[in-house]
Amino acid sequence: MKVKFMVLAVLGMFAFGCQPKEQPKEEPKAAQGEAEKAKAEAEKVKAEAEKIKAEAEKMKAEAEAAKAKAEAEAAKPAETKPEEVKKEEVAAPAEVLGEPNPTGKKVELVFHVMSQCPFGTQVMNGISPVLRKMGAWIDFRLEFIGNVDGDNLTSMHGDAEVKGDIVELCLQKHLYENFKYFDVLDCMNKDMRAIPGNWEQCAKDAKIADDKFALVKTCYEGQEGKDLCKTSFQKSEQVGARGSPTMFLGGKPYRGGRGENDYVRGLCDEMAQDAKAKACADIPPPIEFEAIVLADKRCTDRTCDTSRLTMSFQSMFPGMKLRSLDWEQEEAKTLFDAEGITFLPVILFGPEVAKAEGYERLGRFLTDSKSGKYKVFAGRASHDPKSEICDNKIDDTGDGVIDCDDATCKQKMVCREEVAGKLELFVMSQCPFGVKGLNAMEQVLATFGADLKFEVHYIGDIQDGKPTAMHGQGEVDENIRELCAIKKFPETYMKYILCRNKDIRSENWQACATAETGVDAAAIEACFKGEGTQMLIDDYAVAKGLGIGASPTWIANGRYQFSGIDSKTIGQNICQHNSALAGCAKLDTLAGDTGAPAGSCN
Ligand SMILES: [Ca+2]
Repeated sequence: MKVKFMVLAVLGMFAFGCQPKEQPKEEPKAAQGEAEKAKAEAEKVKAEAEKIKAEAEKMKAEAEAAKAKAEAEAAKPAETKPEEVKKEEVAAPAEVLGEPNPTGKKVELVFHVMSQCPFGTQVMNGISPVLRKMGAWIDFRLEFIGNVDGDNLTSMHGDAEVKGDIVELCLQKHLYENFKYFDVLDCMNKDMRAIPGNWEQCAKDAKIADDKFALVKTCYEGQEGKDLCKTSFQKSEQVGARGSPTMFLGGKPYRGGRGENDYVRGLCDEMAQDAKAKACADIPPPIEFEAIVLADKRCTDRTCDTSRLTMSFQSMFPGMKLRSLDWEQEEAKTLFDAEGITFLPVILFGPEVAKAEGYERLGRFLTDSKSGKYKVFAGRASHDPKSEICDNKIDDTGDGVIDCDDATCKQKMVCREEVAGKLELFVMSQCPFGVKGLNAMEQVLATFGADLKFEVHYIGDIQDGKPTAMHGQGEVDENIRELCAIKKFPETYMKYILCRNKDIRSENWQACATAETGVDAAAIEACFKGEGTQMLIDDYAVAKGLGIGASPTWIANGRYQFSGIDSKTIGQNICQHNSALAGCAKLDTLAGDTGAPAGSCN
């Protein structure tokens, strides 16, 4: 399940990161106010950059003061009890980590991450040896991605992640010199799930001095850490860093490879020709290998669009020689059959890919092709090029029926009937974003009343004939119970769901099957043990047929897909297609985007 989640996470954003927020380009429409908002954001970012610069200068001044103090201590005459001078601690600040930097100029590198995102720890692992090798040339900083709601801090991977973010920020602040904090982070990241609990042992293993340890501990446990975290979340928000990792090199977004040499290459490119670090001369050239994108342009579904995926691979592997083949070409058909491929699009990698830097991140997503000549990345591929294309007015399969008349097209969006006032919501019951989407429906349903034909569907997979879910068996069970509630108590099931959503991970679902919610626990139990599992299997097929994998996803009128988690966005999308509904006159009363984390589980 964990691997599955990783695959989905990777494919969800095509960029190897943890992504709580939808890509802006996937937003339903670019409102007119967006430009102004962007402008205001830019101003904010600029102001913030200045603040950050000032902070960096303050930090530098502090470091210099500490260094001067240490040097003064070290220079004290020998008669002041030499045996009591802790040599290492005194000498440390004067040391330069790795290659000295006579130019005094540094390249700025900022990573925005989440402490429990595997892709975030991966880039930390990638940069760590670089900091040791040429840290004096790098103005490096870690920032964290999360959500600020007043004094409440939340993050995609839960409360432990917020605590992890806090302790890592405290380590950065108090052990910044010579990137000493990376001694601790390297150790913590070896067991990401143990964050934040493993920081103390890791600090001990890294032989952090007692006074520094105390500073970090006080910071972590007190207001200082919370403040650092809040500021850091805000910085990430202001530069638009939503997915972990989002990286900026020399002030520009960095989308290059994530291996040691990739970073060195990127940093060296930012250094002036006459002032490069010596390390820049020793970067090995990237490994070259062949790659083929096998696609079908007749498929207009989003899952058939390979542009972002190939772009991301191209930046990961500068030595990749990519060519494209379309289904209409004979070579594509030949490869498709010879290599045992069933769905498009896929990317076929030549075997040398295994030697490329960064392969360890890709390898587990690849399978061997039938002939063994290629490594196949199938990703989210679900288009069968030999099946009927549902919207090209051609009988592709030669069975006498065209497009939507063909049985295989019935479930596709293009073949669905438009139904005025219908609103479908696709969720995973334990997905925090799905929970928010369902909660937002309380106001929407109150506003639109019976005019709205509302349906909830669930997202998951079938393995060995059994339903599975991204958030585990607890989610499967709750999906079933909610479906049972929907079926048995169509008038009041939302009360049950809203009650469950207050603590969706709780196993005590019975507490929400009460007279108050109008949902009877015995009836749910009977359905759960009886027809419930088959109901869920059938229900999963609806999302599958439509290619929907992100929780929450909405469809208005059976045809118009959109995303969002606040009542106003939902209402606006309903009214875009049903402007005559009485509720549309009350759109302004709906709660809008509160700055709560928008996004999806996918
Ligand atoms: Ca067709």
